[in-house]
Amino acid sequence: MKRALTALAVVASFAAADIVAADTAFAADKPSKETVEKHKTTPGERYEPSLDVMPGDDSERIEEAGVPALNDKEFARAKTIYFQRCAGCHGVLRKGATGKALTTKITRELGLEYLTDFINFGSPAGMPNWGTSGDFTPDDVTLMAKYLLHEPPQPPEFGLKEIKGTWKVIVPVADRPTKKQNELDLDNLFSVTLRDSGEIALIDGDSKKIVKILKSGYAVHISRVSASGRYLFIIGRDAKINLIDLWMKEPTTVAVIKIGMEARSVETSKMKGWEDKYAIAGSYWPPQYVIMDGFTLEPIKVVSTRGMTVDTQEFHPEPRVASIVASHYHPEFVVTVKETGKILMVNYEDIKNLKVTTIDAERFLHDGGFDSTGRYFLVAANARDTIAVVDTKENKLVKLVKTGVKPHPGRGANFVHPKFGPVWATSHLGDETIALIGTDPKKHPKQAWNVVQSLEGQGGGSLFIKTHPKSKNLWVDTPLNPEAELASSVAVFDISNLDKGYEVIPIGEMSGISEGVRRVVQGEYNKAGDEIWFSVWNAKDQESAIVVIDDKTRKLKAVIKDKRLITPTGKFNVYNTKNDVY
Ligand code: DHE
Repeated sequence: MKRALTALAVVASFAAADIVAADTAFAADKPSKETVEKHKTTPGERYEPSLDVMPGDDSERIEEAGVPALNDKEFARAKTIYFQRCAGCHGVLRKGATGKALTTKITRELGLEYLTDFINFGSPAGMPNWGTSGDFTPDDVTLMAKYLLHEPPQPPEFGLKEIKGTWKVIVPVADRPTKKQNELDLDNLFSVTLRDSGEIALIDGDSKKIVKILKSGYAVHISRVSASGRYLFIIGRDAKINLIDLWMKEPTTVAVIKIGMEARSVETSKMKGWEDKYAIAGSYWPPQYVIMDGFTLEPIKVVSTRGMTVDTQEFHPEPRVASIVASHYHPEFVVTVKETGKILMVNYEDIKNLKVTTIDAERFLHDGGFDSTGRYFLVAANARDTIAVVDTKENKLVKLVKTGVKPHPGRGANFVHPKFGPVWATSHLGDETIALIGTDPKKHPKQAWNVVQSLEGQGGGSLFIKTHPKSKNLWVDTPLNPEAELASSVAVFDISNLDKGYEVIPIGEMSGISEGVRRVVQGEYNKAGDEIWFSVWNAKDQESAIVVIDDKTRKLKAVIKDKRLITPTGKFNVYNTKNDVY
C-alpha cells in the first residue's frame, strides 16, 4: 500500500467526503484520536488533483508576524507539499473545494495543535492520515500545520500577454505538406502518454513498433485528434500544448503554447464546416479556457471560469476546467467546470461576440463522454456520485443520475444491452459496481437516463471502462485498488450474457514483468476493434509495458516492451479518438 501510494504521488491529495463551500467553518467537534487512528484512506479516495507544476511558480509570499516563523527554505517546501497533496481538495487559495476551507481565519482559530493532529491522523470524513500513514515525516506534519497559519501565497495570473509569450510556430502552415508524406497507417496509430518522462510515444497499431518519441510538456495528460485526423494535440500538466502534424515525413511538433500553469484538457472543433479550425484548452490554474487557432495554436480568446456554484450560488474563486468535448450538433465546445458544477456550451461561430450557454449540472465535474449517437454527453460529478446528462442538440440538462460511489468513466463505454437497448457505462473509484445507463429516449423511454443495471466488478479503484461497437466484451480496470492482484488485472464481461459475471485477465502477469505493482490502466481498442491495449504502469525506475489482448479470444496477442516506454498510462487510437468511438 505504501509503495502504491509512492508510485501514485500524482494522485495523492487531501480528500474529503463532506463538501463545503468557500470559507465555511470546520466541523466544530474534533474527532477522538481512536476514531481518527482507525481511519485509513484508500488510494481511490486520494485520487484528487495534484498540482505538481505549481510549486515552481513565482507566487508571492505574504510575510506576517505573530505566526510560527518559517524560513524561506521551509516555506518553499511546505508550499510544494501543499500544492502536490492538499490544493487538489482545499484549493490553491485555500478557500475549499471538495475539502474544507483552510483560510487563516479558520486555521488560526483551530490552532497549531489541532492542525497537527488533523494532518497526522486524518479524519473519518475523508482527510487522509498523512502522518500515521508514513507519507509525511513528523517534521513535515509540524511544518504543514505551521504553514497553514500563514496566508496562502497567491500564484500569478496567466493572461493573453503571458500566453502569447509562450506561443511558437515551429513549422508555419505554408511550409507544411499538402499531402501525407509518410507511409503510416494514421488511423491505427496510437498516441501513448509516457507520464514521467515528459514524452509521448507514437506506436504503429499493426507492427506494434514505436514510430517516434516526442518531447512534451510535463506529464502529458491526454491526446486528442483533429476532425480530419491530421493533427494531434497533447497537453501537459504544465498546460503546455504540442500540436503535432501527422502528415509530415516524420510526425513533428509544428506549434507549441502554454495556456496556463496547470491543465488537463484540450480539444479541437469537430462540427461540419469547422473541422480542425479551432482548438480549445482548459486549465486548473488560472481557472480559464483558451480558444486558439487550430492550425497554429495562436491564442484568440481567454475566458475566466470564476463564478457562482450551481447549488449554493456562492462565488468560487478557482473553478477548474475539467473535461472538454467538441459538439457534433452545433459549432460548440462543451466545457465542464469542476467546482461550480457548470457545463458551458461555448459557441465558436463568432468568437468576438462569444455566446456561451450555461447549463447548471452538479458540482465537481470530472471526466465523461458521448452516448453512441454523439448527441448526449454524460459526465461524472464524482464527489457527488452522479452522472450529469446533457443534450448537446437542445443545449439542456437532461438529468442528474445517481450511480455508485465516485463514478470515473474516462469517456465511458457504449453498447447495446440485450434487454434494455443502448446503454452507456461507468465504473467507480469508490465501489466495485459498474452502472449501465439507458441512452435511447425514443425506443427505450423507460430506461433512458436511468441506471438499468448495476454489475458487480472485481473491486473499487477503477478508472476506465471500455468496449467497441464490434466487440462483445466490456473491460473494466482497477488500477487504484489497494490489492496488488486487483490493481494488476482487469475484469471482462460478456455483453450478451452480463449476468454470468466477469472473467479476470491477469494483464500484469501476462506482461512478464515481475517487479512493481504493475498497475493495469486504460484499455484502448485498435481501429478494427479486434484487439485491446492495456498499459502496465510501474514506477519510472521500473519496467513498464503495453499488453495487447485479442478481443475475441481474450488471449495475449503481444507485449510491447522498450526501455523508452517509461510509465505509459493513457493510449489514444487516432481513429477512435477522432470519431469518439468508445
Ligand atoms: Fe486524469 C482524463 C483530471 C489523474 C489518466 N483526467 C482526465 C480528464 C480530467 C482529468 C479533467 C478529462 C479530460 C478530457 O476529457 O478533456 N486526472 C485528472 C486529475 O485531476 C487527477 C485526478 C489528478 C491529477 O493531478 O491529475 C488525474 N489521470 C490521472 C492519473 O493519475 C492517470 C491515471 C495517469 C496519468 O497519466 O496521469 C490519469 N486522465 C487520464 C487519462 C485520461 C484522463 C488516460 C483520458 C481518458 C480517456 O479515455 O479519454
